[in-house]
Amino acid sequence: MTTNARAALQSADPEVAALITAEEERQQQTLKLIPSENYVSAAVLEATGTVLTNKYSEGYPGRRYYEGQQVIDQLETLAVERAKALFGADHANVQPYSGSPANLAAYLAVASAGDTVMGMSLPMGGHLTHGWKVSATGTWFRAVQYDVRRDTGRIDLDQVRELALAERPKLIFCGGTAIPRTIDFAGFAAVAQEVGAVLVADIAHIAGLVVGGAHPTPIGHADIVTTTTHKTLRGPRGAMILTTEEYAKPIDKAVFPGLQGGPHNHTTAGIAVALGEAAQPEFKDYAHQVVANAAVLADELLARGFDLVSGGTDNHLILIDLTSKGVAGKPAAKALDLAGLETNYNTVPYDPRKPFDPSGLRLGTPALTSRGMGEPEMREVGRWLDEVVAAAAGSDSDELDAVVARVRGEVTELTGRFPTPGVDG
Ligand code: DSN
Repeated sequence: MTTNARAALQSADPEVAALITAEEERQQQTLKLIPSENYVSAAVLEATGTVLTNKYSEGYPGRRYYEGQQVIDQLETLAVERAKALFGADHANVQPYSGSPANLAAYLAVASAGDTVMGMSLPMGGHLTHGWKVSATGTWFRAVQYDVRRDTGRIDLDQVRELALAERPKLIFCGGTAIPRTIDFAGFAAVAQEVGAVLVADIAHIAGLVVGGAHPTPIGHADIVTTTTHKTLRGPRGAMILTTEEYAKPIDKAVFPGLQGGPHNHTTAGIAVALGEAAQPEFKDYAHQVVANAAVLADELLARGFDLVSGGTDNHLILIDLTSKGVAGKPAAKALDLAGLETNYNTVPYDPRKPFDPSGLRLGTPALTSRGMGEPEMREVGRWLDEVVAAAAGSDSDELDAVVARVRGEVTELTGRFPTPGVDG
């Protein structure tokens, strides 16, 4: 936010201004290890907080239901063209409000209520909207779900194929929220083709890695690609859908008027800026560094006796099964948060515990990498994770308090050396 805009907020609503300042400080002074979070640049922040929020634009460029679209039409077209060029896609829709509505649009475009659909189950690493039972996608459709193998923690495409042949789904989702390994888009495409299903690749977590060349692309394999824009892609909270020519019209109709009203034009501006940033050569370095950092952190954790789902990581994400450490995910995540290490507790495949009190901890390196951290910092983070988890597993609360306080101090010293994008400039 510009100094003038901040001063105006401060004077109009000091209570909200103080909370925003407090959150800026919290983000500066902690290590953001949640794999779906990141820091946007000052440019993305500025574009998002603008008068574009004042405008209604139902429809698409050149076909709107409100007048006064002289600027908005240019802006949305710019975002669409940047998305198409960056991903190499035939068509892009930048209007979905976030990942879940983007995924719903894929269903609405190609399936009808009651149809059989297929996705990865949530506790195995999928997303709620891939057909999980508490989601609308699991109640309005007949959802069948694939798992990971118990022995490898990885997707078994033979199992996916068998299920698809038996169930003949209209649509197959690949991708998810807790998958530490490369997604075989070509393998999924072969299965989808064999059973006549539409393949949807949800690349929300890895979109930045894909455009940076650090993960294979789904373009050329998936019919429809959905993604949020605020994870590794480092844009504002929003989403996009990329399609082949064949699915362009059905997806556009599904987003508007099928599911949404007016697009959030301030978000579209932030997405356009983020796509411009992701097209720069430095973004490739960023994407590769995210993966290199995750590999170092995974190595450090393995050396310290942590049990990682699938044995490690190929991407930005690490999923730890804490069972062997004698502590559940939730108390570990809470102790780590007090120590300045922000993670999230998560189910692990075949988790015997409940989703709100699971066995796992999910971590990632996109945000720390945006602050310029590298191998030495990843090794320190691994040590802190080990020390706090060990203390959280013990029964001595004084000892836990002491470890948390010491690590908190060390984290503060580290974060002071690495500026926070968008906050420190
Ligand atoms: N909330 C996202 C994540 O953290 O992965 C998924 O919706």
